[in-house]
Amino acid sequence: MNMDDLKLSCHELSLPVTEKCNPISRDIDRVNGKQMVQILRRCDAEIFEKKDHDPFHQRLYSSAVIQTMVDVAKRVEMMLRDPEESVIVLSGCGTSGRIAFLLTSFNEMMKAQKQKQICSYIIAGGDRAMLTSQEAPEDDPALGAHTLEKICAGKKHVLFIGISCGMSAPFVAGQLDFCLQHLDIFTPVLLGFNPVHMARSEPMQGCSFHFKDVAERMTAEQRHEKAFVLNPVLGAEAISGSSRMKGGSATKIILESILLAGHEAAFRGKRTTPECISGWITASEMVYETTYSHSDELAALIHQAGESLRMKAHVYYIGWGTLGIIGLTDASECVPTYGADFDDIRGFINNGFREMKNKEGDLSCLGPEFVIGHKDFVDTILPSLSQNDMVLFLFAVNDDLHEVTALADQVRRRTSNLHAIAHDLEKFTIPETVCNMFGTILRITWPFSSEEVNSVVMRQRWELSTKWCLNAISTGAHVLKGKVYMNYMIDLRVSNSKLYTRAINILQRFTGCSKSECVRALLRAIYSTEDLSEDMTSADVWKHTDAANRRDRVVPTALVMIQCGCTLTEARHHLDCHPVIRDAVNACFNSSKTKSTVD
Ligand code: F1P
Repeated sequence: MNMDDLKLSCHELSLPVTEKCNPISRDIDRVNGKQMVQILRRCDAEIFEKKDHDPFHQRLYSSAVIQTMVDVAKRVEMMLRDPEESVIVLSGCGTSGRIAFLLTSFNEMMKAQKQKQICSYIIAGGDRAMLTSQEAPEDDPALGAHTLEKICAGKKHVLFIGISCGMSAPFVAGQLDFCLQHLDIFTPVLLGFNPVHMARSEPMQGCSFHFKDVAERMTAEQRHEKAFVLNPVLGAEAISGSSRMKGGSATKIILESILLAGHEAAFRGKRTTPECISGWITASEMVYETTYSHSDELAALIHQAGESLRMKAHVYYIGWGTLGIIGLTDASECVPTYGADFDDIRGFINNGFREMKNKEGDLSCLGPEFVIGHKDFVDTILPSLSQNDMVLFLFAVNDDLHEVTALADQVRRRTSNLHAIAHDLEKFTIPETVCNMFGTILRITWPFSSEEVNSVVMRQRWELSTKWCLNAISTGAHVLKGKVYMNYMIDLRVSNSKLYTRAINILQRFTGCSKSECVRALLRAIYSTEDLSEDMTSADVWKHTDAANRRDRVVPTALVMIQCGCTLTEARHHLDCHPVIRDAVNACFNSSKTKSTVD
C-alpha cells in the first residue's frame, strides 16, 4: 500500500458507517441498468445481514437489537392501553421525517377498531418539508425541543421516537435532550444506523452538548429502561451518505414491526416476543427478495428514466393512496440529493392533499412544487407531455382501477412512454386489459390471502416494495445522467452542517489534501472569492451553509481548484466546459495526472 492509499483508508476508517463509501457500488457510475440493479440489490441485502458476517457491529437481527425492539413494542402496547393520556410521536428531518409521516398511517388500524388515534409526526421545517428540502431547521435543536413540547402539551405519557439515520440531526438531538430532562412523562427512543461512538460530536447551534453526548446519555438511561437506543448497522449506502435509501427503508421496517407488535399485544392479546419481532423483519426481507426478483423490469425502468433525464425531459410518478406518497417522497428527494430541478422527477397523488391527510392541509398555494393532484397533472402537464417524458403509474389491485384505466387512456393519447409498478394478489389479480395499457409493467403478485386485501400490513409491504423500486429508478437515472462520480454525489448542496462536513470529507477523499486546505477551498467557492476575509474564516458553520445554499456547484468548484491548482474563475470555466459533473471530475483528474507526469 502506498502512502496515498494509506491516507485514504485512514480517512475512510474515521467516517461513521452512514457516511462511508460502499465497496459494492464503487463502479456504479460505469455500469448499465441491469448491473446497477444487482449492485443496489447487494447493497440493500446488507440491511438483513446476520451478525456472523460482521463481528464488530450490531445488525438488525442481532439479539440485542431485537430485544430493544421488544422493549419499545411493550411501551407502544402501554400507550395503546391508555389512549386518553398518551401519545406516540415520531420525528425526524428530511427523509426521516417523511417516513415518520408515512408511519402515522398506523392510526388507520386504531380507527378501524374505533380506538383513539394516538400516533403523531414531526418533520423539521413543517409539512412543506415533505415535498421540498428545508434543511436549515434540521440544525436547530431548540426548535426541535419546542415543537415537541407543543405537540405533547397535557399528555401524561409520551413515547418519543427520534429518527436520525446518521445520528447527527441537531433538531432530533434537541428533542431527545428535552425528553431526557422529563423522564417522568417521556420515554425517548433514538433510531439511527451508527454505533454510538460514531454519533456526531460537532458543536450544535446555541448548545453546550452535541449529538454524541445525547446518545451516550440515552445509552446510560437504557440500563434503567428509561430510554432506548436502536442503532443496528446497515452498511454504507449505495450512494455515499444517501440515507434516504437503506436508512429510510430500515426506518420503515423497524418502526412498523414495533408498532404492529404493540398493536397485536394490545388488541389481540399476543405477547411480544423476540420471535415475533424477527418474524416481522423476515416478512420485510421477503418483500426485498420478491421486489428484486423483478430485476429485468426494474432495469428497463431505470434505463427509460435515465433516457428521459438525459434528454432533459421529465419523469412523472402518478400514484394512488400511500403509493402516491412514496412517489412524491422519492421525487422530492432528487432535488437536494442530485441538485435536480423540482420538475425533473415529479410525483402526483389522487385527490392531492386530501389523500395525504397531513396536519397542515392543502399547501398548493405555496408554489408549483406543492401542486400534486392527478387533476393538476391532467391540467398542467398532460397538454405539453412529449414522447421523451416518462410516465410511471404506481397502484395496487385495491385502488380504483377504473380511475387508473381512464387516466392511462388519457396519457396514452399523448405518449407511449407509459409504464407501471403494480401490486396484486394471487387470488385477486389486476385484469390483463389494465396491464396491457403499459409499456413495461413491473407487476408483483403477492402470495397473501384475499382477507388481507384491505389490511394496513399489506399496504405497508407494497409501500416498501415501491420505495425500493423508485429509489433504484431515480438513483439509477441520475447516475446514467452523469451526476455521480464513482459512488459519490459530488455536486451536493451544502445546506446544513451534516452536508458541510460531508463536503469536506469528499474533498479530502479525492484530493488527499489536509482538512484545512479543503476547508479553505470550500469557503473560497462558497463566498466566491480568492481572498477569504477573517470574518469569513471565523464565521460558524451555519453562516457558511446559509451562503452555500444560494450558490451552485460549490464542491465541484473547490475540487477543481485544489486538484488543478487553479483560480476560482478557471475552475468555473472548467466546469462550464463539462456540464456533466462526472466528465468534469474525470477531466480534472486526467489533466492533473498529465501535469504531474510532465512535472
Ligand atoms: C436527515 C436528512 C436526510 C437528507 C439529507 C440531509 O438525515 O434530512 O434525510 O437526505 O442527507 O439530512 P438523518 O438525520 O436521518 O441522518
